[in-house]
Amino acid sequence: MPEQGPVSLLAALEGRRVLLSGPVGPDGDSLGACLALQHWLRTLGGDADVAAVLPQRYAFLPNAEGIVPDSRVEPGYDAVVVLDGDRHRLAPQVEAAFEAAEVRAIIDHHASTTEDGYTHFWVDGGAVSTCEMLFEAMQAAELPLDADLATMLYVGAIFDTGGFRYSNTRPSTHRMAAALLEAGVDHADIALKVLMERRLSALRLLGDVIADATSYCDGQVLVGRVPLAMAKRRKLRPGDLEGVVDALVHVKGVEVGALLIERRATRVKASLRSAGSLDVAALAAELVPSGGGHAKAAGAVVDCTLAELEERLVAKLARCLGAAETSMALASAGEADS
Ligand SMILES: [Mn+2]
Repeated sequence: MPEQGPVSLLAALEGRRVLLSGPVGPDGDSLGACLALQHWLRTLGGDADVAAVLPQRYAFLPNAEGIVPDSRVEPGYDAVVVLDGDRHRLAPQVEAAFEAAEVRAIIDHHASTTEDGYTHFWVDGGAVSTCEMLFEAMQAAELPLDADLATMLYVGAIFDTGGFRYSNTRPSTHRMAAALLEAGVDHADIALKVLMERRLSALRLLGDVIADATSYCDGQVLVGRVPLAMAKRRKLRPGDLEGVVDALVHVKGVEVGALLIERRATRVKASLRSAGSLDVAALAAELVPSGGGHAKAAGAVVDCTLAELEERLVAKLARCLGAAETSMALASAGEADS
């Protein structure tokens, strides 16, 4: 049974060589949380490295320039902390460092994360974001809040709530945002960079995905695809696909939006979003044991072809939704629904 909560974790990190990282393809909550915890440890007189492949959209984050690319992580850390997502989706070099470390910790708010494999476990499946968990612990510890730290935390707060629009947003989220604004964050600039801005070729890729998306199950399922050829044509970079799956689930009548990203010929990443009636974290775990996430936003990496995964996914969804699997060829030909 691992030790629980923030107090024992911070005590365990004291005086150790610490690495902080999230799952591969980190999002705003994971990156914000890694940098915020690094800031906290530095304030306490310690230090930590942060490992990630940094998407360009997050390059503005304070101390982002010090982030170590996953591939350049070397062994020798006494403590590795996984933030915002579990140890099953770490980059290989980070995973090796994690396995070799004495302290193997997690800070997370994914309900699907279990204690197995950790020495220190600080997980709150009901928390809005990992950044909000850190914010509350920092407030309890009376850590001074400056504009840099507030910026890191604000990125997580808006990423995981879609800019305070998702159903997970709470009064506590807005109270935290108020404190961060008082500390001096440039909220409009952060929202633009994190939630809205795209590279031109990423916008064209979004157009490709939407134009080619297939509607199934009487319009309740919309599947978009990013085959390798499309990724190559649009010069796909980390972060370019953020928000794409959301565009799929926000179509009227859609219960589940799925984005299938071909990583190689026999490995596909599925990003799943639910409008609310179906638990996509459970669905992701059914596709592969390492799949999971939140009830309304989840993912899985499956070793099969894109076409095979699409078929399996649609068959499962048809069963869950009690609908016919058949695709709506007419929808793309005539756009019957407008
Ligand atoms: Mn998160």
